[in-house]
Amino acid sequence: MTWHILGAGSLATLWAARLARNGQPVRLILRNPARLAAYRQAGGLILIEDGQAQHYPLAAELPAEHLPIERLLVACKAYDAEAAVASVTPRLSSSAQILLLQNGLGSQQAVAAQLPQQRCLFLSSTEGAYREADFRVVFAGCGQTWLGDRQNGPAPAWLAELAAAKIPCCWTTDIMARLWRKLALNCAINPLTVLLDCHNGDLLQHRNTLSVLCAELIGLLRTCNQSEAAENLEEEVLRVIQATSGNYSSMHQDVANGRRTEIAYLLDYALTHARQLDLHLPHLKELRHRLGERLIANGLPNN
Ligand code: NAD
Ligand code: KPL
Repeated sequence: MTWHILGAGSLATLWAARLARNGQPVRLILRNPARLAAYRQAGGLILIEDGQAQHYPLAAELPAEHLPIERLLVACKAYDAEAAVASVTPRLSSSAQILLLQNGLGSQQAVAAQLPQQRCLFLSSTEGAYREADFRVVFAGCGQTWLGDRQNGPAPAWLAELAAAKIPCCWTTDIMARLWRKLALNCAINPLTVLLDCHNGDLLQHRNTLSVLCAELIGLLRTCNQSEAAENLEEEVLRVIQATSGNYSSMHQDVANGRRTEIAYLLDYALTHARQLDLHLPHLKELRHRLGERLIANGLPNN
């Protein structure tokens, strides 16, 4: 069955290249005629792994094609996911399965609410890739992708196709715990790296600040019935900082490159839940405020 991939950015390229070289049919969906023309001009996607560039001249199309979609990987940023899915909704068969690869939380539930007929799976990934240029992507870090279903349905049979394509995926019966955990890690690390303009590793000089933020995030996770996601959070934050010490966080990279961040799906999602639960998180609120000032000073959207 064909894998339709919505978006042709970093993770889209990483998935498309591995599926295609395993002989699985892949079609990219580009957002408008200009992007499709640019893609055709480029002659396909390029994925660079261990310094080796390989070319993938994959089929690509616009959202308004007629071919029905059975399996869709949504590989856009969280703030683009709803509109991107809406652009292909008329093509989704009633049995279509939608894989939502966004960071943070909020966009997945919004897309799932948009598609009450179809099965929406939520993904959480620690793989790393970045765009060196349009349609040219570097595989930057091995990782793992967790997939799950909020409705607790069975694991899909096509997981075997992902394994055959050497896409490291694991089915989980509690994807929300995975997503909340990743959200908490990103809330503790990413905004601070922007405010301090530093590599992840430099945050080790700010252990007290990290401790205070982790304590608030643990309180939030527990209040949201996500106690498992709260376990040893601070230890894991320190472990991730050490393991990625020479890297800039994704939010730091977004700001440095003048791109919109996914803050609405990270800190804003956390603070909205806290407000609804009457939970006071003064340090996270202050962090959000300072980040907002920085985004505005840099001419970027504060959401
Ligand atoms: P990206 O910016 O590299 O790619 C997103 C692509 O979506 C772009 O090519 C954009 O043109 C396209 N797009 C936007 N709207 C569209 C539309 N309406 N129709 C078709 N295409 C559309 O983003 P990415 O780095 O691949 O990240 C995707 C998601 O995965 C994000 O939520 C990110 O946080 C998450 N993530 C990324 C990484 C990583 O290493 N890159 C790791 C883990 C999670
Ligand atoms: O996921 C990350 C990111 O940069 O977005 C890590 C490595 C956890 C840092 O927050």
